[in-house]
Amino acid sequence: MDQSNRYADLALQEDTLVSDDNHLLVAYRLKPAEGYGFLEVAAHVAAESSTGTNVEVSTTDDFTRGVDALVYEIDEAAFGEDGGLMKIAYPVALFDPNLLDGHYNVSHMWSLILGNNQGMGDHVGLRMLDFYVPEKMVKRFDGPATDISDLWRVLGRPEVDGGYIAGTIIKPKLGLRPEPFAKACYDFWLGGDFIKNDEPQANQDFCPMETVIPLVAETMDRAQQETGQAKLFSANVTADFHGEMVRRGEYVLEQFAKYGNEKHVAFLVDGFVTGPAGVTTCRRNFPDTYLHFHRAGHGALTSYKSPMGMDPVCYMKLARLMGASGIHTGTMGYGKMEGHAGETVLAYMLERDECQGPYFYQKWYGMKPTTPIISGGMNALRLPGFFENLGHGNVINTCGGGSFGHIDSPADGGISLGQAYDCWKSGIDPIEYAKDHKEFARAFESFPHDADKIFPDWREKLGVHK
Ligand code: RUB
Repeated sequence: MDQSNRYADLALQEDTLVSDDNHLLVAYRLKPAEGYGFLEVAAHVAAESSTGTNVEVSTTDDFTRGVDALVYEIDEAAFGEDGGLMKIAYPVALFDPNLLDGHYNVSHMWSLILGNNQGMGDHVGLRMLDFYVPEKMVKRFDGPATDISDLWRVLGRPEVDGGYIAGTIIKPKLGLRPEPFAKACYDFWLGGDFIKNDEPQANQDFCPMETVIPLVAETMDRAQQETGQAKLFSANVTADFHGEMVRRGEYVLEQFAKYGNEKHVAFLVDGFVTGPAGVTTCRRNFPDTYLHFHRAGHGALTSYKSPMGMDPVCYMKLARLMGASGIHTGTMGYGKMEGHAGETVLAYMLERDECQGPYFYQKWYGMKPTTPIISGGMNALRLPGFFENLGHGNVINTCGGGSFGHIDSPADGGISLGQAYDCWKSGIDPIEYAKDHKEFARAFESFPHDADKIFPDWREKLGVHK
């Protein structure tokens, strides 16, 4: 059934929709299935995502029609074989404020704008490319409770432009028992700032939280005393049941508090698999603790290989609305995960108070920033190029292989990361910098494939001929 006479109004102007502050706007890439018209399917998406279904229903009244989502712009040829562009305006009245406090729910918003419409049979691709949240809604999402300035304060740095946080992920990702795990932490903290649990490190029988967490807390204290530097640990508190997540969080804080280090803890929530409920459970129960949004599994939703799902910039915006203090953004093509250098917008959308997205200019109205967490196949050699592309180094970066794969030690791996930042910041050529920075220099020998690719003449210039 073609519903475009009800669910499309191509005379609506985007500028007016924005200035009226009464609609949430979404840009999608749409590819209709064989035999269906573009506007017909676009209107079905608007119907299915708001007041309609595939047929007229007798219960619809005039009020209902007033909250229809409307297709307001189409460009059928925008993406060639991959489909066309369509934009839909969703009336704010469709969205769901909490009973408790009137704040909006990301899970509800998500279920409308990228919910049933994903399973419709009259398209072969529907992907969310960007969305715009009006001022009156932005101001009623939780947003982050803590941000990178809280971590910089703990590290004794300026709370503005406090710089690069050199981190790692304890590797191997599974299979270490409590003592070797704590030793791996110690070995990195002698050189770096921040350690995160890898996402599967939880409460396995071979490494129970109640054994490993006290050891890590003691290890942090020892590493801080020996180095004279503050250290940070991001503990995985992900769980299905909110009560279990809270129990884990409280337990972790209790253990670090024994050394006065409860502020040196972040909580890692695997927010793709738990969904917004997991993130918000952590955000609201632990408003003083930095919330580290890990996103294992997100590729099923965000991969550019898929005609479905959403572009990563949408996922970043959802994470900030939910209240993530930091989220993994990928490495913008510099690491091992999918991505490209043009993805700097992922970081800017998280950090800035206003930002031009791919289709919409989003203002955040003072919502705290979310830190870009850069991770996945990174090491000291890849970092100078990464910082150059991003234009700053105010990020958390976690290098698992890049630290534990350093030829000399995890501590040297950690030191090499800080040196990579220092090298980029001082504008010195990395090979020249390596000549008097041993740990950075040894990263060339640790990761020779990267070295050959990024600095083809490094062997000659550094006098390494193995
Ligand atoms: C990285 C790692 C992280 C990934 C997740 O390990 O295990 O879980 O960064 O990906 P390594 P993303 O440093 O050894 O590659 O950050 O893209 O979500």
